Amino acid sequence: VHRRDASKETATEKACFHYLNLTSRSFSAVIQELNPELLMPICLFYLVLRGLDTIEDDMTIDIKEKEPLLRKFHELMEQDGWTFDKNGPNEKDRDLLVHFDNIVTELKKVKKPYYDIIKDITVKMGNGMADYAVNAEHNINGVNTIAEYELYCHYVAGLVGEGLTRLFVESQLANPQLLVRMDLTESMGQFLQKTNIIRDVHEDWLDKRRFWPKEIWNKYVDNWDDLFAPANREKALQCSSDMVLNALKHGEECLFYMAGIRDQSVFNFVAIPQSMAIATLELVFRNPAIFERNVKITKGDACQLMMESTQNLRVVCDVFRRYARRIHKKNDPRDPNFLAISAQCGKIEQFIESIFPTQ
Ligand code: PS7
Ligand code: MN
Ligand code: MN
Ligand code: MN
Ligand code: MN
Ligand code: MN
Repeated sequence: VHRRDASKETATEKACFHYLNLTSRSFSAVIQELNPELLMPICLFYLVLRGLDTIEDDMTIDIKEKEPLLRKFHELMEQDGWTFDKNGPNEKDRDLLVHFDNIVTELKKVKKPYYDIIKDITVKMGNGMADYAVNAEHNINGVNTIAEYELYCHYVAGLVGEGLTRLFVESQLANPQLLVRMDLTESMGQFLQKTNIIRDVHEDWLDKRRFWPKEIWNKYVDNWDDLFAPANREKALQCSSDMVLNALKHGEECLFYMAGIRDQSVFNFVAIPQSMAIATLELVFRNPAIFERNVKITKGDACQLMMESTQNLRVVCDVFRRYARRIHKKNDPRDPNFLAISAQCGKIEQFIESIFPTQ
């Protein structure tokens, strides 16, 4: 395992790590322990996408201003000295954009093949985010079908996975076969983003943002706001079970993807967020608190998951099995998704049994 050497860093490199620490919850530590070949490229990739997401999330920016910012972000990130001086609501994330000139400077030093991947993904994500921001502005119903929901998750997370997998293969730290199984990469991103969208439902509702597809919630309530009325709590829980089931379907493909990672530092980097995600799915499953406030796994659980996800695939499979069993136990036979959830938990367990048979 590697450690960045701050004594050999330029002032702008140090600044980039400062903004990484300020803006990332779970990625900061693992990025800093990445193989030196990918350390700066992935740190900068993170900061560029975090900048884009900060603009997307800032509901105080008018859509007339937001849309072109998102679509042209790949040009702004190439302009020497570019910074964003608008006052956003989120102080930490605003800071990154206000000092973005540091990221612009360091991006110019990235090897061409890595830079091209970062730019390609930034173009695609910015345009995808803009499409959805415009749609949300003009259509209060927002995301309607499951296909629209999954396309949004593709733009904001599937594409991150695509860029990362291309970087891992380009640097010879992952099996090139992963490039011909982009469906596995897509599942890695979908699993993280869907979990984030289920967990953040209350926070997003307060912000008047809705990512849960109508095709799912309309089976349980007539209006989106009804999901948050205490009188409808059982219907809301059933709806959240439907969302958890939809996310849980990516479980096996995520484990399969991780089997293709060769480098230990890259394994840690991809496995930690996945373990946190399955633990978060278990936490939100049949948990009425998600409709009232922000929920988060405890520091203690996060710490244990961090240790377990920095060993090998077998230990990460143990984590997935443990949480699949907890979900199975919490499953309620009166929930219309009961049978399907039970079957999906069984599928994850069977998949693990097929790679690591217990005698
Ligand atoms: C480049 C390390 C490993 C194959 C900033 C990592 C929104 C869940 O929805 O702000 O605004 O609430 O809580 C990370 C696949 C992306 C997906 C993504 C860049 C894994 C901006 C992360 C992370 C692919 C777009 C949480 C998906 O942010 O979300 C690098 C393989 C950023 C990964 C968004 C979401 C991350 C996320 P929201 P958050
Ligand atoms: Mn965000
Ligand atoms: Mn966002
Ligand atoms: Mn958010
Ligand atoms: Mn969110
Ligand atoms: Mn968030």
